[in-house]
Amino acid sequence: MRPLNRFDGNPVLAPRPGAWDCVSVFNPGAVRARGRIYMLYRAVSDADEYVSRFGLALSQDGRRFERCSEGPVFQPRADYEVGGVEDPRITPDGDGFLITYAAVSQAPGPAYKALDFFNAARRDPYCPRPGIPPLGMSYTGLLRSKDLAHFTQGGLLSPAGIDDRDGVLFPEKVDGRYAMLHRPTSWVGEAYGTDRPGVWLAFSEDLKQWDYGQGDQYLLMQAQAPWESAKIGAGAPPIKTPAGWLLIYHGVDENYVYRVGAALLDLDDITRVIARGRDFLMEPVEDYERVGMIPNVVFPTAALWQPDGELLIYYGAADRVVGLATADMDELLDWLLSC
Ligand code: M1P
Repeated sequence: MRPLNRFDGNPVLAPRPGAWDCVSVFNPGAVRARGRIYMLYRAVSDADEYVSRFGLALSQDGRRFERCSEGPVFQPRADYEVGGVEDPRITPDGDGFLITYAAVSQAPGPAYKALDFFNAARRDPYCPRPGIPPLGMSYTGLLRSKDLAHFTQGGLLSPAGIDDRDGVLFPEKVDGRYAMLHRPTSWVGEAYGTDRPGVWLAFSEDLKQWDYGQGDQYLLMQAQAPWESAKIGAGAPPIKTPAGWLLIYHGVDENYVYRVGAALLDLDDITRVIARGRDFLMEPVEDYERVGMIPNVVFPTAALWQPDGELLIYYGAADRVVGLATADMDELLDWLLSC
């Protein structure tokens, strides 16, 4: 049995008709700080442009969230992100936070519109996905913040000029360097040791100059099971447990169904995967996970280990709402280690 349960009050965050976040709210970063859970969520106001911005919500219990402002707390500023800021992931950093996100180079709405993508999905969410729209490039960007309401920009963390999403920082330095997981889309082929986009490591002393490795040196994980056969990407920032670094990630199959998976990395050598679920942890089942802007998506972006041993996993559902799934950390680790 899979050790993950959906919260029965899902979705924990949904679009607000008439407000700036009226089309979709999804793929949030979350962090526990100052006795509360902060959620920095991705939101879309206008389906035609489909440019994403960030909103902020707060919770005492991780289940009921209240918005903190009437408008976005962050929106595109730099020329490399005029098409939107997407999928924030948060790691604590001293008395503040580091936020990685996908900086999108051109508004994706027109490409979706040309395929009538959103309408087709709404008419029949179970229909085959009408192709992949020709979206622009995305890069992993960095923000710094003390309060998750005000931000300074830290530039791009991706290798120059390539599409590279799902950038996620470890919450502490590894052997004195920052460590990042990322998913360079074009790093496939013999020279890279993988024929599908995978999860890679990169290291940096200062968050500016990065060591991306040579060839497949820092290829951490590649697609292996049928449920993740098209590509995989890091989900939440890894969590340090006695058994290893817990990585919650997403896998995409040949029919564009997005599922949640888990792996453990060696505490002494994060380039070593010591356990990986052969099976997925969660797949789209509920209507709110199957019907939305993009059908059949559960996309984890935050995982918080609560003091009582409960793991909270926040995920985007069908690119329209935010869901919560919970697990007992010990049970989840037992499941992973017995795979
Ligand atoms: O629509 C599902 C997801 O598709 C993309 O994820 P990935 O690049 O890993 O395939 C992203 O656009 C993500 O935001 C979105 O939720």
